[in-house]
Amino acid sequence: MIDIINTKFVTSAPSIALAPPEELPEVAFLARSNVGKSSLLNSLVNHKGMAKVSATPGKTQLINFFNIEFRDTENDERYSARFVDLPGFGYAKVSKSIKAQWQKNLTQFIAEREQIKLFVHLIDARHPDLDIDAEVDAYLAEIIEEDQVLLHVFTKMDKLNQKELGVLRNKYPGALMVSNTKKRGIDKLTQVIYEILFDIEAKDDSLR
Ligand SMILES: Nc1nc2c(ncn2[C@@H]2O[C@H](COP(=O)(O)OP(=O)(O)OP(=O)(O)O)[C@@H](O)[C@H]2O)c(=O)[nH]1
Ligand SMILES: [Mg+2]
Repeated sequence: MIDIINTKFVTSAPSIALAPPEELPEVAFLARSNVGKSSLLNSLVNHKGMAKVSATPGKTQLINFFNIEFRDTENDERYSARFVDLPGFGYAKVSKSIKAQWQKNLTQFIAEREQIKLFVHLIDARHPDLDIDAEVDAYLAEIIEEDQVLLHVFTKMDKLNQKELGVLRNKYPGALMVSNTKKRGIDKLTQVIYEILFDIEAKDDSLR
């Protein structure tokens, strides 16, 4: 089994220009505001207060960097990586000019940060077909490089009943789903991220 240990906050930056040196393979978590990016980071590293969580959208306003280590529990081998918690997109309650600046910083970071090896695009399981998520996917398709991977993960699966979960699974076969409140799907996602970053095993294309 793969777990994550030795989590360490590195820094917060408003833009790529002020981001830390590109030392480690990075995983960028992106989603609409309030979908659960910060919560998922905390679930993955099993540390409640690492990334700040809030019921009010727009909590994460800077790009936050965390160094982590994957550990293979069978042989104790360690692999270093960095998780990047991005501000949510589509957050409406700030002034237009601030929003435009955020959006610019965010899109520039996503497009230009070469150390990002994996984009994890989180989508609220209750709202899988929003235009804004489709727009983000279209943007990612435009800028993604050959050595980068895009993974979709549905969050808040605890909010769906069995029937709704079945409908979602039928529509998106093999999709990864998590619940941060119920800690569901976290070990599986940890394993998948590790395999993608370090190219450990044959990758399962149905997951993407
Ligand atoms: N039921 C349920 N609630 C969740 C889950 N994940 C996050 N939440 C809640 O959703 C709200 C937003 O979570 P955050 O992790 O702060 O979301 P975020 O995407 O980081 O939001 P911003 O930083 O504003 O962009 C909080 O009230 C969380 O407790 C989940 O899997 N299930
Ligand atoms: Mg956040």
